[in-house]
Amino acid sequence: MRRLLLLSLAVLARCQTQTRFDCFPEPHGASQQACEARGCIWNQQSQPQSVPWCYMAPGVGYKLGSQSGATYSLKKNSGPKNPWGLDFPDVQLTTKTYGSILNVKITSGQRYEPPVDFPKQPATSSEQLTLSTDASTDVFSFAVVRQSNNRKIFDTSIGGLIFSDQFIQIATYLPSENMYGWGENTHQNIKHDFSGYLTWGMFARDQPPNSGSLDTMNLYGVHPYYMLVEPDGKTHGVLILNSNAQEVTTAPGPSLIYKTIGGNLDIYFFPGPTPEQVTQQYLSFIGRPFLPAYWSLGYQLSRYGYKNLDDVKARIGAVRDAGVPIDIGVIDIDYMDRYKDFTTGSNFNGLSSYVQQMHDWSMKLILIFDPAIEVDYPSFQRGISANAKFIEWENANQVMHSIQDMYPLAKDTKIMLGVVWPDNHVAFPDFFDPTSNTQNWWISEFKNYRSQVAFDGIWIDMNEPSNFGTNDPHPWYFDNPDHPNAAPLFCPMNNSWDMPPYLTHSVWRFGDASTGAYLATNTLCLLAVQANNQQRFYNTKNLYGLSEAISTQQALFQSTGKRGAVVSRSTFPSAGRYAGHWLGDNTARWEDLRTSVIGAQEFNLFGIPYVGSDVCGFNGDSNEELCLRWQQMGAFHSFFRNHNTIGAPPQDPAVWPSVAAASKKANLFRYQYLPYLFSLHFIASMNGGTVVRPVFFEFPMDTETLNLSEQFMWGKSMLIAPVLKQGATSVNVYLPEDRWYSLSDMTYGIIVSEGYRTMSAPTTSLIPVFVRGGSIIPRQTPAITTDATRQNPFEALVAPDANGNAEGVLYWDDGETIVKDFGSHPYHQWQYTYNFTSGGTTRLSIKHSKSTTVPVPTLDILEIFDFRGTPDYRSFKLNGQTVNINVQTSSYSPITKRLYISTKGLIDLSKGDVVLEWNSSSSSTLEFSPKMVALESNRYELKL
Ligand code: MIG
Repeated sequence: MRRLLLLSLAVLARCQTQTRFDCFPEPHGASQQACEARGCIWNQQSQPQSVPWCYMAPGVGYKLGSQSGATYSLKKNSGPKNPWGLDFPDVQLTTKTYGSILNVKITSGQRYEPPVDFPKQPATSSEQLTLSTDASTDVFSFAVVRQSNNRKIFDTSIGGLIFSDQFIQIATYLPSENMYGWGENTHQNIKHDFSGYLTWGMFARDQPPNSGSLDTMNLYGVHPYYMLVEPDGKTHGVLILNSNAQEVTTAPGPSLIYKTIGGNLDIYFFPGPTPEQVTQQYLSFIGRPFLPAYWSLGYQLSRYGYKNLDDVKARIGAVRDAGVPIDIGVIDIDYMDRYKDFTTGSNFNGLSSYVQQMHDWSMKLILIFDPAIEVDYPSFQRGISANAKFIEWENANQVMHSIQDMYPLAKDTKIMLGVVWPDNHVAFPDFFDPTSNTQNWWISEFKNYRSQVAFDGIWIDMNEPSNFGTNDPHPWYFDNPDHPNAAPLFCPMNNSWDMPPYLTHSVWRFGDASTGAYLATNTLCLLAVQANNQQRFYNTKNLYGLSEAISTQQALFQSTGKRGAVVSRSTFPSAGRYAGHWLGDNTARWEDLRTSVIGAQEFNLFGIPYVGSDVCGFNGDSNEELCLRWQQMGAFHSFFRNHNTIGAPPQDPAVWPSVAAASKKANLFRYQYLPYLFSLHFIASMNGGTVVRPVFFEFPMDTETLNLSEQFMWGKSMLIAPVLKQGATSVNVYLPEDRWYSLSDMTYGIIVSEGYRTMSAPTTSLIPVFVRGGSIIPRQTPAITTDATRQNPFEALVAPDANGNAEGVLYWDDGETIVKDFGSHPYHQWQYTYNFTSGGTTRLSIKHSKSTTVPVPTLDILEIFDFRGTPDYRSFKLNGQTVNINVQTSSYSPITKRLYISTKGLIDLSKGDVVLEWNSSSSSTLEFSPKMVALESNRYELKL
C-alpha cells in the first residue's frame, strides 16, 4: 500500500514536471495563434518561470520499423511534426563499442561528419554499459543502462526525437542533477541547474564572457560533452560528436534537451565509474593533451597595448626587479607592422636582440598570431604562389567585387574577404585543405619569421574565426581611429546556410535578424566552403580553431625544434592535443575571478588542462586588491598569465608593492611545487586525466563536494581554496573526510579537521592550500625562473595518512624535447612509498621505474609531517649502507611533529631503486596530535 502510494506520488511528480519541448524559442512573435499555427500547444504556466508556454504536443518521435543486429530502422510516427523542416521518414540507430565506450548513433543515410581525427582508442572500465530499447508504443525509445546496478544513465522515453536536415533534437531523462561540463559558456556554478529551463548556446563566437550575471551565451569554443555523477557517486561522461551550431537545455525532471542544425546524433557514453576514469576514457577516445614545455608552466606577463619595445622592457624589468618569479614575456598584436602576421613594426625594432636578452635570463617569448592574412603583402603573396587555400565563396558569382577587385592578388579568386585588425582586407587560411599546401605554407611563414625573432611559444587568437562587422553597414571599427573604414562583408541571406529554419540560441540570445543577429555575426558567411568545395563552413566553423591549432603546433615544432606551447582561443574536443586555452576577454571584476575558477575546472574535463584566465582581468581597470587575489589564485592554474587590454592602466604585479609581495610569495610557492604540477601534466598527457581537478573528482560520494565551485584540487593530493571576495581575509573551505595538512604560512604542516573550516587568508599570506594525507609531493627550492628552479635539488614532502603511509610519483624529462610518443620519449619516472612504524623502522622506497640519461638533481630534502617518533639520525641507511645526515640542517620538533632532513646529495635519483631507512624511538608518552580547529574568529587552537 505504502509502496503503491509512493509509486503514484512519483508518477504524479513526473507528470507535474513533464518536460516541455519548446515550440517557439524565437525571441519575437510567440502568441497562442502563432503557436497553434505550428501545431503546438499553448499553455501559460508560471512555474518554473522559464517553462515554455508554447510546446510540442506529446508523441513526437519515431517508431520502430525493423531491427537487424545492432541497427534499428526507425520510421517517423504519427505524432506531431517538426516545425523547422521536413522530418526524415527513415532514420537509423546503430550501436558500436570502443572497449567500454558505447556509441549510439542516429543518422539518416549519408550526412556530414565532422572531419576530426580522433584516435578513438578503446577504453577499459570495470563497468559495462548496454543499450535497452522500448518499441511498445508509437514512440520508440532507448536507454543506456549501467549493468552493475541497472541504472538508466540516458533514457529517451521522455520522447521528442526529431530528425530533419537542419533541425535535430533528442531528449533524455537524467539519473541525477549532478551534471558538469558543456561549453564554452560562462557558468555561475560548476554544477548545472535543473530548477527551470535553461538553454546554453554552443557555437564558436568572438564573444567576451559576461560573469556579472547568469548569461547563457556561447563563447569561443564548442564542447558538446558532459559528465554526470549518479546518485551513488558512480560517474559517466557523454560526448555528442557534432560540430554544427547547437544548444542544450537543462530542464526539470531532471531532463536534457539537445538540438543541433546539422550532422548526426553521434553519441558516446563513457562508463567511469570514477570521474577521473571518465576523463581518461574520454581522452583515450578524443586524444590526450599535449605535454607543455616545462618553462610554459612559468609565470607570464602580457598586455595588449604596449606602446613599443621599451614599454615591454620596462614592465618585464619592473617585475624582475620586484623579485617576482617570471618566465615568459608575451607580446600581443602591438609588435606587428599594422597588425600583419609575420611582420615586426618599427616601434618594435630590436625585438630580436631583446629575445636573445630574455633567453640569456632563461626567459621565453610567446607571440600572438591571428589567422586572417591581409591580402596585399608578401605572406599572402607567398601563400598564393604556394597554392595555399583560403575560406572561399562557393561560386564566383557570389564574390563581392567591390572589395575583391581592389586587390590584384585576390581579384580573380573566390576567396571570401573579411576585415580583422590589419588595415586592408584579409583572407582566412583553410586548414582543411586536402592538399596540405595551406598547412605547409603556414608552417613556412612561421619558420621564416622565427629566423628573425626567436619566439618560443605561439598564441593563436581570433580563430572562431572572428570577422569584424559582418552584415553591419556601420561596423564599430569605423569609429576606431586605429582602423581604416574597410568595407565589411555582407552575406547573402537567401540561402539555407546563413538562414536555416532554426537559428539556435547562438543567435536568439542576441535577438534575431531584426536586431542584426545572425549565425554569421562576427564571423564569415555560413555558405562559405572549404577543402575544395568538399566542406561547408556551416558545418566546419566550430572546427576552425582546432584545425588552426593542429597546423600551428606543427609550425611551432618545426620552427623552434622544441615542444613549447600553443594556446588557442577557439577549441573543440581534441584541441587539447595541440593547444592550451585561456578563458578569453574577461573583465577586471570579482565575479570574473570567481567564474574563472569554474572555467579552468571545466576545461580540464574537456581535455585541455593547459588553461587559465587573464589574471587581474582583461577589460576594465583592475585594482590593487582584485589583482592581488587574482595573482594568488592564478598561481594555481597551469596557464598563468597576467593580461590586460589596450588603454587600461598597467596591472602587472610591480604596479603595487602589496601585489608584488603577494605575487612573489605565490609564484615562489608555485615554482617550488612545479615538479608536482609538471608530473600531473605528464600523467594527463600520457594516460589521460585532469590536472586542476574539481573536488568531487576525488570525493564523488560526498554530496557536499558536488557543487563546490570555488575550490579545486591539483591532482589528488593538493586542495586550493582561493580568496574570491572583496574585503575577505578568510576563506570558508570544505575539506572532505580525509586527513588534510595546511601548507599556508601560519598553519604550515598542521592537520586541519575535515568539514567546513574558516581559514585565515590575509593578503600578506598565501591563499589556503592543503596537502592530503597519504601523499608524497615532489618539489624544489624555487628560483626566479623555472629553468633555475630545475637545477636545484629535489625535495619530497611526505604527508602521511592516519596509518603513517604515503605515496607519490615524480616524472622528469628535459622539459623541451618534442614528445613523439611516450614509448620512446626520454623521461624518468619514480614511485615513492613511505611507511612509518611507531618505535621502529621508517622506510622511504623510491622505485626508478623508468630512466634516461636526462640529468637529475639529487634529492636532498625530506620534509615529513606528523612524524610520531624521535628520529635517530645515526641510524639512517641508504640501500643498507649507513649515510651521514647533516644534523646542523636537519631538525625534528616533537611539538609540531615535523621532521626535516636536509643533507647535500642525500639520494642520487639517477641510479635505480633506492631504499632509505631509519629508526626512531616513540616520542614522549604525551601523544600530541597537532590537530587544528579553525574558529570563527580566525584564531587557531591546537587540539591536544
Ligand atoms: O579584438 O589581440 O582575446 O587576449 O589581447 C581583440 C588583441 C583581439 C582578443 C584576445 C585578447 C587580445 C586581443 N584580441
